[in-house]
Amino acid sequence: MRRFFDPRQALHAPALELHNGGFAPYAETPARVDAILAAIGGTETPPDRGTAPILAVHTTDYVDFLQSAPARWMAAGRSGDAIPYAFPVVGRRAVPLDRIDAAMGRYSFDATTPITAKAWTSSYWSAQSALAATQAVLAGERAAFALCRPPGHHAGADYCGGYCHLNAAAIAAQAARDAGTARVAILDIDYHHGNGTQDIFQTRGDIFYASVHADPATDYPFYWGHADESGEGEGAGATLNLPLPHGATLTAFRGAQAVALDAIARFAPGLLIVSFGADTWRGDPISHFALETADYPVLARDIAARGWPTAILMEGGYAVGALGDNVAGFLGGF
Ligand code: SP5
Ligand code: ZN
Repeated sequence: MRRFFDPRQALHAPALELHNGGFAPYAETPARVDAILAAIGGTETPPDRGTAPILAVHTTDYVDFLQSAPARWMAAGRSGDAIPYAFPVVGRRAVPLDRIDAAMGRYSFDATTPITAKAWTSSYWSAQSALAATQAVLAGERAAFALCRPPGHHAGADYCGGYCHLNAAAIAAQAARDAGTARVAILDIDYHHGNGTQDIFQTRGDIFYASVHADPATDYPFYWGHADESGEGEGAGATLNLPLPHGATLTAFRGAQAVALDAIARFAPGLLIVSFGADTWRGDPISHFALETADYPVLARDIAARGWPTAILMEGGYAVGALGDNVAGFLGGF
């Protein structure tokens, strides 16, 4: 399977994140990249397709903000990573965003996603890796993998959050649409609900979003991913959420994934994009499912058996010591 990654994706390295009332080491560390690369072997660097495919998903003002925020933060005299702390209540009127702190809150939905000086560069190349894997599949590969770090599925059209700044899966899906694929399905099997991806395609009938994840009644991102969210307008019925309780093992996860795959089969996609997170592993430091390393090839084989051309994109997974085996197992199973 072809595998894509650009070394610039490892440059973004926040020091700390807000966690349980204090600051803790940032879980989404560049060491994740080293662990995955060591396990899967060599990767190809993606070509540069520029900002157009990014701007097909994200708003221009948000992209401008991501690029300029670190310099604005420094110009305000700050030393640490740029982190938001004040957020507009949903529906609040638009106000001037000249003050960097106002802009930070406007373009974020949580306070756990610093915008470092390299956040844009790393996220940009993460998106390019996703585009390269997708293009390879559209050109005839059975499947391809993009080591998308930083991850993407929590980022919306105009907001960051959940360690994500640009939504690589959404950018890849839209690029496939623009390249002529009529129907694209996204299967999200990260531990967390991919609120950004759902949000971006909420009203779209041409891109199906299905997710198996921890119940947002107990888990981040809380405000999305409940079972009754199924899409709106033209997108009614094109979103499927399958929340699971803490402690889920292979039996429960595999069953939910089969429900998602059956729904995707009815949609009959020309391309499948898998948002793959290994934070479903039993030892993940921020998650509460109980998958074993040996379960990942099983899940991957179930997906591969459906036969759709498939781009696999990395999302979360924070147990760095097991991450390589879990990712390599998934890719090997596929
Ligand atoms: C892509 C992805 O998996 N994002 C997950 C974002 C989860 N954020 C909320 C959990 C906060 C846990 N903080 C742990 C700090 C450990 N040092
Ligand atoms: Zn996750």
